[in-house]
Amino acid sequence: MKLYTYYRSQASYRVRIALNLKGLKREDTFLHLEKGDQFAAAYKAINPQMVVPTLVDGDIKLFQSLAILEYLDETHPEPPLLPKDPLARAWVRGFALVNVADSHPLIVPRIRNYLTKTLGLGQQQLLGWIQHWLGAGLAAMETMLAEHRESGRLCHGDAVTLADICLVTQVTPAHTFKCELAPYPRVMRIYDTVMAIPAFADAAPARQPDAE
Ligand SMILES: N[C@@H](CCC(=O)N[C@@H](CS)C(=O)NCC(=O)O)C(=O)O
Repeated sequence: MKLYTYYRSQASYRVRIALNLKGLKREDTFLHLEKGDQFAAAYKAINPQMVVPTLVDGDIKLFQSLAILEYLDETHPEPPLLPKDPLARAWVRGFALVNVADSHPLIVPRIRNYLTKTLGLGQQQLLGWIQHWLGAGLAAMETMLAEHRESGRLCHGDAVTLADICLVTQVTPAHTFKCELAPYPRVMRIYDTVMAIPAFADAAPARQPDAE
């Protein structure tokens, strides 16, 4: 499988973790998002949205990290990334979407560039925007974990699910953008637990060959 990726991309990070958990090898093609590689015509022909990740499996191109994670889970069921029970699956997907659908899209490069270059926000205002939206997602996750009866060593029970992967990609940018993390002890306990798992640690931005 071929992965179009960028070391700091949280969406690519999710896919790297899932591939590692499933024991699947990948061939990386690196795009430098800060230098605008995603806008090259050759990449636009691969991914019309001009974002990473794109996963190429045979002659099929796959987009959107959560769809890719579910595809990997369906085609390589072990270890499962979703619980069996429909209610539990819905909870895990809902938790994951706090990051994937609501927090992360507000802080990606194209949004940051629009805020600064088109709307004229200063760097401090931009940082405030990022910290605000990451904090909102972290607060929601913390409350969800406190309320979820089946929350255990990890988000749902003791086995890794999509929820844990997306918790990591909420916390990683919160570190980068220096968010206050003390108010989220449940989130941080789970983050520390999963980052001790090699599949997670090896997928971390700093461990990627294109890391700067
Ligand atoms: N919802 C998409 C997000 C894709 C996305 O926005 N990726 C970012 C990197 S994490 C990107 O490529 N941004 C390029 C840009 O904003 O110009 C997913 O989960 O795959």
